[in-house]
Amino acid sequence: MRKILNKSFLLFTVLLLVVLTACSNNSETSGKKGDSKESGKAVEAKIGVVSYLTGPGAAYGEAITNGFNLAKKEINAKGDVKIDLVVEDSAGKQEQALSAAQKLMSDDSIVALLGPTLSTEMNVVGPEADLNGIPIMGTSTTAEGIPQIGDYVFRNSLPEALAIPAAVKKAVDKYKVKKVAILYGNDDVFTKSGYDTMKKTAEKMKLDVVTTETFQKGQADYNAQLTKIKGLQPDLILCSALYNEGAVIMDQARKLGIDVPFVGGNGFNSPQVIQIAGQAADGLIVATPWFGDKQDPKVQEFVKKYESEYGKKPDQFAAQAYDALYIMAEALKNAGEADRDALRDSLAEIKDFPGILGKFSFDKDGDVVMDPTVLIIKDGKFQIFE
Ligand code: 1QQ
Repeated sequence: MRKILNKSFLLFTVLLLVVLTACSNNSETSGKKGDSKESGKAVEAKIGVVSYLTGPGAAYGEAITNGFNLAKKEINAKGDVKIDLVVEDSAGKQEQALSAAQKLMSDDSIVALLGPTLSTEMNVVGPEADLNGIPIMGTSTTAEGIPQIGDYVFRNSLPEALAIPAAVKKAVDKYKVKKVAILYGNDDVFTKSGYDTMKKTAEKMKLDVVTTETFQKGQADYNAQLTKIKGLQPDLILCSALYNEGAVIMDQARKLGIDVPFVGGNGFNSPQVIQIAGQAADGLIVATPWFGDKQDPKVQEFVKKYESEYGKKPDQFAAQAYDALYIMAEALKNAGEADRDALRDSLAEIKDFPGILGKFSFDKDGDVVMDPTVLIIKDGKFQIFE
């Protein structure tokens, strides 16, 4: 009898343990992943933004933060995810971008970083974010190798390696180009990467590169380089520059009587080029995932909302930033919690996300796959280049 009693007691204890373990596992699951999904509660997330808001390239940062803020307003109104943005200015400088990012990532309540604006900045910020295990997504960083910095580093911007060959190919076909001159900024990660791609593309297409000229950020006079280029009579100029230098280069080139078309990379794809260079910007060819006049209801709705909010048309940088915050929100919703590691994994799994720039997926490195549209500035306006 005693034996039987002992046995039933043992059985009861084992059963109790099984039940208790199951319960505790359950509460752990609902306390972490899937919490908000199951309870219908919004995932609340604070995201740090590092943007180029003051200095000669401030129009990039302005468009980018406008894109983030518009997306934030819409996402928060929907209610699955509640996003709070903490914005820091990098002034387009490596050191300032790094200290801004360090400040943001040392705050444990910040789950991810968006930005910085320039590849030059991302080259120092990306490794630091990766080391700290905080997901970071560039929305405008287009140099080669950015997502390869580490597992926590992503971007949703069209890389130069995709943009430049698409634009060069169209220009070469259209104008029967044989001879090209290359002009690039040799003190910036993005302009140097653009140059590498231009050189490779020219070699691949068996174009004759008549000269390769360089310049530095903030340079005001390009007459020496342009006079040399003019004497060599290229059919096309490949120019890797940010808008500030790029626009001045085009202006001085036209004043010298150089009337051949230019191909530029992402840095040139800004309304600022037209603003600064005026008519001299005509003949600039760029490839972009963004075309504001596209007859797509989603694109037109965004353009309308952006214009009514900010009183101007969105550019590529605003559009990429807008999509980026939606991608973050989707990843947060899927993660079910504002946790850095869970968000990283969830970002990596984003597939065919329907944004205003088309269906978006990251490749295995956290880079993008996109088909760009080629545009040309004609009559002071970006138009489809056919
Ligand atoms: C980069 C860029 C610039 C044009 C961003 C403004 O593409 O630095 O990678």
